[in-house]
Amino acid sequence: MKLKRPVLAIMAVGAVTALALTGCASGSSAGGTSSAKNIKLTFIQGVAGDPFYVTMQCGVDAEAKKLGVTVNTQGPAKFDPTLQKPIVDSVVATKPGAILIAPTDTSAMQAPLKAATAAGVKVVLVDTTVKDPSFATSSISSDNEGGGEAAFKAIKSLSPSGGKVLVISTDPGVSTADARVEGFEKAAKADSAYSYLGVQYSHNDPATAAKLTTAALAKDPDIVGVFAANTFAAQGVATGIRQAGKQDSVKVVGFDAGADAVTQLKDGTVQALIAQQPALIGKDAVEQAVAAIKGEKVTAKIPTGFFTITKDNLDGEGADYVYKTTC
Ligand code: T6T
Repeated sequence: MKLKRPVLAIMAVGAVTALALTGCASGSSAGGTSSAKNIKLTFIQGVAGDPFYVTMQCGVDAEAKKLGVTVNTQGPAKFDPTLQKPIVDSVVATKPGAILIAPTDTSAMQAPLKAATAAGVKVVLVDTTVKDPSFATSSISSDNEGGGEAAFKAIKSLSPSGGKVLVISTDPGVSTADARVEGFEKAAKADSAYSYLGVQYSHNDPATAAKLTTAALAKDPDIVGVFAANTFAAQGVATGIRQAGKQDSVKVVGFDAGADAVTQLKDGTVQALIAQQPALIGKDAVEQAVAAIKGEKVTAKIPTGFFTITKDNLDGEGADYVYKTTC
């Protein structure tokens, strides 16, 4: 798993746009001491079992071990703020020094996370964010808008004569997926050879994504490309394309690079994967949390890169970006 910071990815790519801002953290740990062995962190995933967060946990655990701090990981059974909020509330009650969290909704997780900060627990946002993240110690995420644009460029290079393109996402209010859709939409609308059919939401459920895909293909059989904005959307889109018997005519670009996505790339139902660097996000998050607890300098915003994996680079550089199933 790649921990270096690529600025460019192949087949199009977004330069990292966000600026890293540095600032100084104040105060000591919640427990009143900042020696490494007393520092306790909790990592709250967007959803348990998702290869993206499993890989992020590998980065979190490795960095925690290196720095000599303790980290506990929890995740809701579904990517759902009604399941994630109670986890946050119960973790805050145990007063860790910091929470590293991927908020599952920009609005619903705003108040619980602000309350965590008010209770003296530092909050580091990983992957996703909330409407007003100003309370957070640090926010670390991929250039998701750039990734959406890269997905369009990948479809364009696979289907250069143009035509109808569709996006299948998770739910509105998931900051990362929303930014990917925005990046894709802007690029698609700026290219007159393509007709943007809009976005449909699969609620992070592959079966729903498959149904949406087959229904969209029944309505518009001349669709040339589908962008699936995360792991579970991509799983379902690939199934839908196979069920519709359209794998030869419809190009699919998926976000994320778990084992299932790699299988789909190999079997030809998906042609490109926009892989993130979850382990690097996790490593950076631990570093920032520990620095904040120790009252050292923190970086308010850390952008991480992405890489476009295709069949052609899967056995070369692309292999470094495939997500892990275990650490
Ligand atoms: O795409 C990732 C993550 O970046 C997103 O915020 C939610 O979905 C994933 O975890 C993949 O399933």
